[in-house]
Amino acid sequence: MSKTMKVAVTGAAGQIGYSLLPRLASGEVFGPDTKISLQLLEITPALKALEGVVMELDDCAFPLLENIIVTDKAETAFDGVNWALLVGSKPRGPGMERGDLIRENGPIFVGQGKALATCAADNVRVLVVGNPANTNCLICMKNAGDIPKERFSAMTRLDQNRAKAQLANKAGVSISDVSRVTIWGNHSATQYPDSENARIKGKPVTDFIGHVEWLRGEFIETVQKRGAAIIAARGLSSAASAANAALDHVKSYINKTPTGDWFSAAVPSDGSYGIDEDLLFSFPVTSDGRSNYEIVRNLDWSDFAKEKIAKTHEELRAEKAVVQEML
Ligand code: NAX
Repeated sequence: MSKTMKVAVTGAAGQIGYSLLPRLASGEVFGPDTKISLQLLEITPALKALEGVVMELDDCAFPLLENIIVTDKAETAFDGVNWALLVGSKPRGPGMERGDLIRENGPIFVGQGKALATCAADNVRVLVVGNPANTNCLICMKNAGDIPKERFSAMTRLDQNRAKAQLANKAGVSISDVSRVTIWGNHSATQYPDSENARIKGKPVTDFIGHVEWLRGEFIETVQKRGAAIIAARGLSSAASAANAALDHVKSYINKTPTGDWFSAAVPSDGSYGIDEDLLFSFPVTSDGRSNYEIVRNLDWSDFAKEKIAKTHEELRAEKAVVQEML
């Protein structure tokens, strides 16, 4: 038992936190030889609820769980952390526009970026889950001083998983038969889930799903609006699947991507595919197995794809303009 992974989770008393923390503490992400220290951040009024979650974590008696810190101070939560999972943010209130939500949540990520810069470990990786995830991540990255921007990503893995499941169900194949699923752009209803570059059993998706109108219509809409469908059915937003996706995202960073496949993550654009530099844009990426990723280059976009991707690009530009003074 050689190392300890220090992992910060913000919004730890929330619904995603409740699904995420036991799985992180169980060792399923970092493996059986790595102890886990959880450093949990909440707003002051939620600390009591978080104490209850900590009692439950204690009662799981996880052998790998070395330490739990509970705090309402970002500097304490981020002290020496190797991974920071930024889940906490304010929910959209009644009548609130997306722009209002962006302005409301932005300051949280200004403060957390600054705190990460002063307190986190040299090798810190940051995943933003809290919405609007891409733009919150941009704010965090721009306020994080010397932390290299490649360390920041925002979560579109839930969208990727949703797309994969839709394709597998429609084709009547196993999830593991579906590869190369890309979500392009924003984690929002403008995202573009790309079936044209995806593969089923290594072959084009259209070899298995001949119904092109479904691929260009219902498939895309189902993935784009899945969050709203879950809220309509459950009365609450997705939590278990969101936590699962956050863990999948970290696993994909720390393990080498299988040859021929990739995963989706919103990472700072380096200008690839003509996307504005620094926008946190969901791309297909591969990992070297040491938490360093590369954007997959030279994929083809049909005219249909170009139009969809231009729309999500525009939305991210507009979101950036709303928070310009925080960057
Ligand atoms: P909850 O409202 O259950 O939990 C959020 C928690 O964050 C609350 O406990 C709250 O006290 C805390 N919080 C608020 N401000 C904070 C701050 N400044 N510092 C630390 N904690 C703070 O929401 P939950 O369902 O857990 O969702 C969390 C976030 O994930 C939301 O923004 C949600 O929209 C977003 N999602 C993002 C997804 C993605 O794919 N990127 C999918 C799932 C989810 O909708």
